[in-house]
Amino acid sequence: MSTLTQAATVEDVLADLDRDGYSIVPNVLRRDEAETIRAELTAIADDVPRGRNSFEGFHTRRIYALFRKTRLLDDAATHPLVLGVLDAVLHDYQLSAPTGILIGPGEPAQVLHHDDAVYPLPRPHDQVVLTCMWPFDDFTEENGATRLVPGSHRWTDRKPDENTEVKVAEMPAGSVMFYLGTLWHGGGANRSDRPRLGVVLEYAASWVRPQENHILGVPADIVRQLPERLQELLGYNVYPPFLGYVDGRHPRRLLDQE
Ligand SMILES: O=C(O)CCC(=O)C(=O)O
Repeated sequence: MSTLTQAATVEDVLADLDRDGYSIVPNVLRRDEAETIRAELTAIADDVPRGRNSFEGFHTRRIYALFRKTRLLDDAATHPLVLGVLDAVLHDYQLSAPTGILIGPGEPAQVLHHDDAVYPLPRPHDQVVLTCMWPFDDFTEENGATRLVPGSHRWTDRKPDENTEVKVAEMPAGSVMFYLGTLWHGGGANRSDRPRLGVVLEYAASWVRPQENHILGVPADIVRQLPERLQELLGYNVYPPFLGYVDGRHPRRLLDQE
């Protein structure tokens, strides 16, 4: 396993992803930037119910429709390092499941899974999902840091052994962790006395259906104010030649109308 620094390049991340299925780049955001985001998302989470099942987590609050609720993640979603890695792994892509995850004290570990399991694709297959986990607390074994199974992105016919194969992604707030859609992972148990906040910005290839329907989740009046690249990532785009048109035209044309 390599340990990258803040100065990591796209090539460094791609080498980690190829070998381990994940890559951690520490301290991409300054401490104060991470704290500002934590404060805003924690306030938003006050109005969000706890999870409805063990996957969401009965002690966990998940903030969906993130790009309707905050502007503080716009830069993270379009960070040059992130887009450079996405260009190389998925080529043409969109946001799929952007979610704030506050794992509450007392939450047990989430079941290990791989994010592309939502698509009925037999393994092995080309990558269709890449997830970026942005921690806004220091992630520790105690507070529920993401658990990962290094190398499992290549597996075709087996499941991980929870006792021997799992690693804990400890990292400081403001880092970014990339992981491939085929990598087995899950949220950790929170045995601390305060919630653990991480934001997953999950991206998927443009030719699959994104998990969240951003066109309905983020009103057009908000989308109009966003940078064009973020509009595209929220679905205002066409995957050539035809996927995603509206009434025969590029969906961006809808945003041009009042
Ligand atoms: O919160 C985490 O650390 C990971 C959560 C996760 O993998 C998921 O909900 O799909």
